[in-house]
Amino acid sequence: MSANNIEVIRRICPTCEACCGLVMEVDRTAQKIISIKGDPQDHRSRGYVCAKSQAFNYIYEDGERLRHPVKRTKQGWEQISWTEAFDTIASKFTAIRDTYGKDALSIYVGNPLGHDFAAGIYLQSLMASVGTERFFSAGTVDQHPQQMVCWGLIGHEWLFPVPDLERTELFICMGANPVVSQGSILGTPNMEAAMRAIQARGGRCIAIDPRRTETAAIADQHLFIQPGTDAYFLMAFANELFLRDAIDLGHLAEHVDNLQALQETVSAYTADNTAAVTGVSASDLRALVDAYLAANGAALYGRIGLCTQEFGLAAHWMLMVISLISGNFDTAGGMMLSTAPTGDSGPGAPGEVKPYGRWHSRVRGVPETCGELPASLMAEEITAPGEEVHGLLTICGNPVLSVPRGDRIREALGTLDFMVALDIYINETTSQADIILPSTVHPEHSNIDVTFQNFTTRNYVSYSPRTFEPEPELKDLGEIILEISARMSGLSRDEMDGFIFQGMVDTVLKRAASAGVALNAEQVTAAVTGDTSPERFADLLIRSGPYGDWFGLADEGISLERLKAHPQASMDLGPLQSRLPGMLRTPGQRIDLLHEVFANDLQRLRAGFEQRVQAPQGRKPSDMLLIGRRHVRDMNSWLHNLKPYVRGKNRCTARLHSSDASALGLQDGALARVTSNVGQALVPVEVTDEMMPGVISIPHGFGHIYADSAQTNAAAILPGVSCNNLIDESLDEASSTCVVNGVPVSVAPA
Ligand SMILES: Nc1nc2c(c(=O)[nH]1)N[C@H]1C(S)=C(S)[C@@H](COP(=O)(O)OP(=O)(O)OC[C@H]3O[C@@H](n4cnc5c(=O)[nH]c(N)nc54)[C@H](O)[C@@H]3O)O[C@H]1N2
Ligand SMILES: Nc1nc2c(c(=O)[nH]1)N[C@H]1C(S)=C(S)[C@@H](COP(=O)(O)OP(=O)(O)OC[C@H]3O[C@@H](n4cnc5c(=O)[nH]c(N)nc54)[C@H](O)[C@@H]3O)O[C@H]1N2
Ligand code: SF4
Ligand SMILES: [Mo]
Repeated sequence: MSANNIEVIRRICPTCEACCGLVMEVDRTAQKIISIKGDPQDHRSRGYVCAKSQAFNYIYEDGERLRHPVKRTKQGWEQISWTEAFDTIASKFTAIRDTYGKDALSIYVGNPLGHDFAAGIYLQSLMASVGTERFFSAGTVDQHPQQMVCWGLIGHEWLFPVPDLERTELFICMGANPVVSQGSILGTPNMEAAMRAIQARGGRCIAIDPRRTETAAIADQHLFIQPGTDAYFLMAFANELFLRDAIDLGHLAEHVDNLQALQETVSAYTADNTAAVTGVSASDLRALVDAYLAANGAALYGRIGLCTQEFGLAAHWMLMVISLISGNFDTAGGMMLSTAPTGDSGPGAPGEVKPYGRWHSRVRGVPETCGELPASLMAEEITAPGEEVHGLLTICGNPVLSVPRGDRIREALGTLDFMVALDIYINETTSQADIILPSTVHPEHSNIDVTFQNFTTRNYVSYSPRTFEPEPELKDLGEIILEISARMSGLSRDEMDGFIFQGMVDTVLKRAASAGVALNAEQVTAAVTGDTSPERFADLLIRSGPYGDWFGLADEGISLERLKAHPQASMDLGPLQSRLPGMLRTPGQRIDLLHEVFANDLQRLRAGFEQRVQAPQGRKPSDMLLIGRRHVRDMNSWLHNLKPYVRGKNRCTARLHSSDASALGLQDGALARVTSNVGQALVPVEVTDEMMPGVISIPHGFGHIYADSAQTNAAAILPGVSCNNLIDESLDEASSTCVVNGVPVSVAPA
């Protein structure tokens, strides 16, 4: 390797939602990444990166990453050609569909797909080609309640409010730990710096969490809250706003319905009557409301701790409602909508159908939400008597570790006739497949942060070109999904790709018509650029998007070419903008504060409250509530084969408060036996007063204990236990979301 082979290039880190700018030294002749550092010139991250920035290279280099298609045989995994792989998949899946119907096929999609824009585009076509009602994703262990709330209130499932961190005077963070998770549905590199900047300009940060998290440690104040009770706390918060006559609908006043009905609903929950249930005293709640009202721009933000709990939908409903009725929604310093460069400038057509209850799971009749059934029902759906799933396709997912009842899911996978995994590793889930198709990893394909530009706290657009030529036996994930989708529709790959292109051009023409821009399909087709089909799709969307160049008609606008010529991987598109009422897509552009999606849940919410009020005072010391935890070197389950991310102290531990530890006779470092209604695990204990008494925290994504995985480092260095084997199929019934926080367990010395 000679120094003059070394090139300095810029990319966006593809590993989490922060999308930090990277500056890398690479040797293209040797196909080696020599160094990865934060890009000081990236306008968002300004040189910041976390430990996982190196994953871009570690994953690329990992010798156990799959580099060609394989099939399972009695003798072990055997390399096969792409032709054999695609032919087998098409014939097996179509035979299953012909024999048992489309719902005998199932799909599970995991989180990394969101980081690959090309795969995201082709997934839509795959879902249409397969058409199964048994569609699962990590979304039902994640943001589903937020999707339902955004649909119910503003008519968009995928347009989420984010805190306007650049201008807020008060940032309230509930059920999220962005200093460690690096922010989710809150795209900001370096959350610690963002919080310190709020404080430096005289603002405040407050964390509300059953654990005094790394985020809480930086905040000005932390309040413990009893897991699963945020909805009551927030209803009492909303009630305080009414009691103080502090309702301010601002620029949305002409659009809001059912304010009075909302007032009546929340009047049942007061600072005083919720205190014993939530663990937040009436005076703390009132002081928080004082601070919220005094701030000129307050951002009330909540994330996964509020989603994946018994009343996730109600909690996120209240969160958004409080912003809406206090003048903190769509205004500077409050909760705002990003303006994504590939997104729409206007609301788009109102959805004709409600995105819930269109079909139900076969075994327990759970309604779908946003086209999905809860992932924790995978096992029982696969084995549904007489209505079994026969064929499964997993894409970038590891449900055996990431979904409640993962152990049961793994068993159910063994009953399938045929399973295909699109994945880069042989792990706890994919080891059960008949065929695994690996794909190129980030240095080997280009990327645009199409998903995460929707959730950023400062608007931007990015482009990361392909760094190295892919290995000869690898294809891009998007291409693989396209091929399977085409074959399931009886089309060639090019035909299918052509239909998608036509669909995109139609979208462009619709956008042009509503923007009053004169364009025709020929002009669009002649002007579009891009090295691959997905790049051309992105160019179409960017050029007809809110900042687009309208294919040359708007001089100042952006295009993929312009983006490629930009010196950094990411281009600044300015601070968040007010987008309402223009973007409202609800019928008649109404904001119904008590939409049936929320109203239908009120009775269950009330029952949950009464049950908690009547709960006998003084619990048994062994009865605890389980919550999760993330560590900066994890990304769910999939970075554990990378030595630098697993060595050191065991972090798959159970944390609990010293008062609980001493009541149970547990010393720091001792093994605890944690038992739930569905499982049992032995977990080393960490005694720490960061935990709320009565609450125990175990991270997810561990349990690398199966001999058929091929992740030697994960198994040898940090196998851990899977907390998801302790978590049953309970749901937030209003949103069909898995409950993984606030799970009752019993704890004892092992
Ligand atoms: N108890 C509990 N459970 C949880 C959570 C929790 O907080 N508590 N969090 C939930 C959340 S938010 C999520 S998003 C889910 C995550 O759930 P999943 O997405 O199912 O789980 P991951 O472990 O992220 O699995 C990612 C898979 O993608 C593969 N992969 C990674 N990169 C690539 C790539 O570039 N190409 C391909 N083809 N494959 C790739 C990995 O090998 C791995 O198999 O877990 C959920 N589970
Ligand atoms: N390092 C790292 N970063 C990640 C991931 C990772 O696995 N590791 N995963 C990525 C993914 S897929 C996602 S979705 C995001 C998630 O991003 P975050 O939402 O920030 O994730 P967590 O760190 O799990 O924060 C959830 C918080 O909710 C708290 N909590 C639990 N139950 C309750 C409750 O009932 N009420 C309240 N108020 N709080 C509660 C927990 O104590 C925890 O602090 O992180 C992403 N970033
Ligand atoms: S914070 Fe996220 S995007 Fe930034 S370097 Fe770490 S993993 Fe990459
Ligand atoms: Mo997630």
